[in-house]
Amino acid sequence: MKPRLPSLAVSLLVVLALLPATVGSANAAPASTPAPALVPQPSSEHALPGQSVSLDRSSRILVPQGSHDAVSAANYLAQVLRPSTGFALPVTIGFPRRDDITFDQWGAASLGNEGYTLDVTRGGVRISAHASAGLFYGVQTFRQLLPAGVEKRSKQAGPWTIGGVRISDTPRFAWRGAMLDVARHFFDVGQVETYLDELSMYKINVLHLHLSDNDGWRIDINGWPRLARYGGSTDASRGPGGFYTQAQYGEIVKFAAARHITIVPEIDAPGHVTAAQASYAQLNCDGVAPPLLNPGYSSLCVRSEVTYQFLDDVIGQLAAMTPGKYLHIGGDEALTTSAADYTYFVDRLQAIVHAHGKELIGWHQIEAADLTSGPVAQYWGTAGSADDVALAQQAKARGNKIVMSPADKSYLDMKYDAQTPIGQDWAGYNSVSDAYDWDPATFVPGIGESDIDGVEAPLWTDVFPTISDVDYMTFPRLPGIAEIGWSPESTHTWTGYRTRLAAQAPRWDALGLTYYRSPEVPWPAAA
Ligand code: TNX
Repeated sequence: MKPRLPSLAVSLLVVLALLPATVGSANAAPASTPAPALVPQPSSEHALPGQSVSLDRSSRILVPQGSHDAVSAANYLAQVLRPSTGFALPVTIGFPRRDDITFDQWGAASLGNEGYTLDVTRGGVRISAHASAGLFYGVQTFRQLLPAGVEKRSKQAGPWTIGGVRISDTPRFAWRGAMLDVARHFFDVGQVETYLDELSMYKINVLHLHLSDNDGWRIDINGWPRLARYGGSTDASRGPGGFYTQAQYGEIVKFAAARHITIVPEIDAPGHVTAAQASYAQLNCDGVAPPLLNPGYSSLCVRSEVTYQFLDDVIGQLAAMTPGKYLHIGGDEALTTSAADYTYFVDRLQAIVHAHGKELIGWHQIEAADLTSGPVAQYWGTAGSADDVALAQQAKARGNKIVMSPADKSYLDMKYDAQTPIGQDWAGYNSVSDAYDWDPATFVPGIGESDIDGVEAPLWTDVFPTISDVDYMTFPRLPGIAEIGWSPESTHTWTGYRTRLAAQAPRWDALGLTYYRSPEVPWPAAA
């Protein structure tokens, strides 16, 4: 319970709250609060000892008049804070008081669209940015300044006190991605939305959805109804599968956009296509549809025009449903397609993607074809694999940017260690420190910071049927990839990171999130 103060004392505190920070420590902070443990680490963060803010039942969330972006960020924050604090937290216009959270859009343009400042001073909390994404990221950082109980969905005791701090933050890379394979095992709209919420806490801004593979086709395509209805009717565990209607896909896109996450849909081709070929005999060179879940490598019929009519329909519909610039065309493991056919195929597909007003991204093998300078190559090689490195250098030579997803660092389907009960190990084990302790700008010889758009952590689900498997493999590694994508390289130390990561666990506990308690991380005792 907060003691009631006599009104003279209240007036004095209000006056002090409005004075500059240099006035001294007459306004002593309540019980000392621990230094913030933020992931990703902001580019600049300074504690303001002796200052603090306590949210209470009179706190408000203030927005400037007429700012739609500030209202969205404010409403998002209110949704997080209201259930656990029990406070009304009205989103309104007004003169800031010391227990208010104030949004403004006067932030420095030099911090970019995703940059923001966050000040917790004796005058209150202020989140400032010049664009909508920055305000949203300010909210995500602010969440982590509050006690972990704020993440609970029922009323908690508080107090909701935050130590004084000045943060100025902007990301290192533009592309901070995660990938979810919904083809090997299907995850429904609600599960994908929960995953998006989890990703957004760490300022991830791309969710790449692997929508088709040998084991399943997961997006309804008009004119090709059997793709989803038959091709999506099972999964890698011979379960019932599933697919998204176009309306459901649109819902995911919208939900993601509200969290400043762009959906990048992938249709994998020319390989990884058994589900499509099982659905339509004309997609096979011999005109015979294989059974669903037919083992082995597959390839579309590269010299048949039906293949390109099919791809034009699929790409055209995906382009219309996807506001983002990029469509992912796969291009990996086309092991039954000849080199000449592969080049011919990727060239034709590139033209189709461009004709529908989009740019393509593909697994780095697409660099074997004749690309223009626009596409992006997603590097999934391991350290020192010469063929992969040569293709990355080819990407650079033709001006294609690279998204770094090295399998021996960022693959979330690899086991953590030999004891991990589920997962793969073809790229070795990816411990929590392996996933964090690498630099995308030095990983591939000859590929530097300016050649890279960013990083992405793929979660292949060949062997993961449930969403709690997905969470267990994602957490705690994904925050490390997110930090590599966001934070300046100068802040990168495993010893500092592991302590900040440990402080995330009570938040995951509060959210009911499944994660792996790696022995590498000094977790606080479980609540
Ligand atoms: C390789 S990585 C694949 C995927 C598998 C993954 C399993 C890539 C582009 N292709 O099809 O799911 O390994 O770890």
